[in-house]
Amino acid sequence: MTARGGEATRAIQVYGSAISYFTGKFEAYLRYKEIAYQRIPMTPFVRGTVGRRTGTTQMPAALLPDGRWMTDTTPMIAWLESQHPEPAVIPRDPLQAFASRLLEDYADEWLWRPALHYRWSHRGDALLLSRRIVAEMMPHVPIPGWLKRAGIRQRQLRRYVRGDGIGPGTRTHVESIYLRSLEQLDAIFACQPFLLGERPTLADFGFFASMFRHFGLDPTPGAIMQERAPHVFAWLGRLWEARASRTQGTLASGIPGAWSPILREVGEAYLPYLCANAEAWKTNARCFDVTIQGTRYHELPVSRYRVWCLEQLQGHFEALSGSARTSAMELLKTHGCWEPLWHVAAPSSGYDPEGAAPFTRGLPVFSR
Ligand SMILES: N[C@@H](CCC(=O)N[C@@H](CS)C(=O)NCC(=O)O)C(=O)O
Repeated sequence: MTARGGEATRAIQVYGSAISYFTGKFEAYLRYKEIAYQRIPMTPFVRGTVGRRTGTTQMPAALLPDGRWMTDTTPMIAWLESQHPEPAVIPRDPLQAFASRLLEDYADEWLWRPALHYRWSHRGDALLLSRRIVAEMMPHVPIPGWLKRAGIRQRQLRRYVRGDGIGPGTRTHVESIYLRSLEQLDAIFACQPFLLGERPTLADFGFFASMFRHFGLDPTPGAIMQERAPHVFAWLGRLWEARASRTQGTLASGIPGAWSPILREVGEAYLPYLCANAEAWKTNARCFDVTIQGTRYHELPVSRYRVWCLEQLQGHFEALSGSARTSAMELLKTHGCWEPLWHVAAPSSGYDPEGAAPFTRGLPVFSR
């Protein structure tokens, strides 16, 4: 919800964009929790301040009413949950909480490549989106519009398409990640309103990042979604409209069987990628090659942030005890996630050793 007038002083200021993956995820969370916020476009005029305060200009960045700045939606949501505990989006059940964090991380990071591919490799989408970015974030920059738009398209193609391993040899696989996700999610939303039952939880917000502002709203993937996965399309509206005060309902017990195809994907594709990335990080490499589900990716950029992701996932498992730990191990083993979760012992990203996130200097995905 956007705060108005006098409320603005108590509202969180969210620096981001109306077309951004992670801004959409964060906004959906704030809207659901009914936490007042105001979205402010990340123009070049505010980038400097955001960069100085958070150490990065990634979106969203959030300024709290008490003057503190936050960056990175995963720790931002985790911290906000500690301040606004009811109703919890991180399930209280420790096994469900662990599996939800795994799905949030998978959705955040693994659907990023296909989301950027659909937006920037398809000419019509790229023309439209570069126009929207310029209108929202760069209207007063004194450069001709066509040049700003072309510059954005080239930057995104260089950094997130060609620079992230997308080319003739991988394109089909990258697209298959989206198409399979639609199938997996559609089967779930055909039977229940949210991923874990009758209320949204962390995994919903994780998938919402790519599914809303990219796949749902960009022309090419949006048409595919409407045609193939109408239940996913309906869930986008349902989650965007959901408010905690009027979303009563129960959660499933345990981990729904319908999550299995997604968990297998985590074990087959995402965790092996995280391991190859962490191994490359350990050897101080800048890029690495890896085969995922039979497709060879060349020269993927090493991501220190994703070394941290692997560390975090290992840490979440280590924090489990008793029957939740046994059940989580069983869940991971059944879905081929156990071995790749531990394949790289002590990934050692060196990022955020104090555990200060989201109040620490941010680490953009491909920065070292
Ligand atoms: N892990 C971060 C990722 C944030 C992120 O990568 N945001 C994108 C926009 S959706 C961004 O700001 N990219 C910066 C760029 O392309 O320069 C989060 O969850 O907030």
